[in-house]
Amino acid sequence: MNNDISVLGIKVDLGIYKRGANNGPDAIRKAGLIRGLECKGYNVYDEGDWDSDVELVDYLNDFNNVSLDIRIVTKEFERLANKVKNFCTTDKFPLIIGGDHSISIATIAGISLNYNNLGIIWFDAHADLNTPDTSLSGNIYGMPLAVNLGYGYPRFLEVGYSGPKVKHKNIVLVGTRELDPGEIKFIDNHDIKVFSMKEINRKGIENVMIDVLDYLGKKCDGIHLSFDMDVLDPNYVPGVRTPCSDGVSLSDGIIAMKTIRESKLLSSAEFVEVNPKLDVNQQTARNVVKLVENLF
Ligand code: Z70
Ligand code: MN
Ligand code: MN
Ligand code: MN
Repeated sequence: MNNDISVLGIKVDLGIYKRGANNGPDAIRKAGLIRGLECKGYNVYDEGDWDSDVELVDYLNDFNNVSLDIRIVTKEFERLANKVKNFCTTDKFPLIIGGDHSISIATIAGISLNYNNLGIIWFDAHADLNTPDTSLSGNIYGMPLAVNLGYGYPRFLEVGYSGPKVKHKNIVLVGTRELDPGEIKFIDNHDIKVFSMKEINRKGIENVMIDVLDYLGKKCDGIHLSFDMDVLDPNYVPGVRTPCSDGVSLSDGIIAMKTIRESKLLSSAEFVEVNPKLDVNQQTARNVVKLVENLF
């Protein structure tokens, strides 16, 4: 990687309850993201925030009547995927800040256009592998990884281009600890690597990350990090919508970032699910900055 990083905020929040992750980019910037990277000697190109043309959440209030709504959301994701595709075609390292995890439907569509064999490291307490058939909540932020693999609302599968954006064997989940029954089945039936919380506690985060990077590094021509802040223990992330107990410690998160940096394999990254409305003393936003400072 050269010394140039470009930053894009994405102000999308498809939550029906506990809204506010759309203002994540603002909070992460206020917590010192740009300055932190500049202090480390990087040239940072801040491309500002992408916003949706419509108030997307208004179209998602009725899960039982979601077909029309999905059409509108899809149109916005199309626009976003195109934006991200262009954002990724420079020599600068693309760093995205969300936004809720639904943005990955569009970001990974855009990013994947630049690779033949993109790998994904998905840090998350959840798997986000639900489809409309398996989801217990109906929430789209529980579905992005399934869409990336080619499962879900048919319209979503067309975002960026038709069909799957990544291969099952190029996905690694890290820190997983809260799966829905349908997601467990999905993982059992597909070739997806999972390093659950249990494994992190058993093997240690550094060993886990070495395995992750070895597994993907051998076969991928790019690796994208998708980091849902709820993978961290709730002690460190009061500002996430779905806190999940017994999570990754901040110091382990930092070790994970350092291990990724040392591998020199990472080609893009996104940090999502910071909700300033729920945050306490900017703790969650500040912890994004800490993680990012150790990733570079
Ligand atoms: C649950 C669902 C989820 C993020 C929570 C939760 C999914 N499996 N994803 N927070 N980022 O609603 O599908
Ligand atoms: Mn939200
Ligand atoms: Mn997630
Ligand atoms: Mn999550």
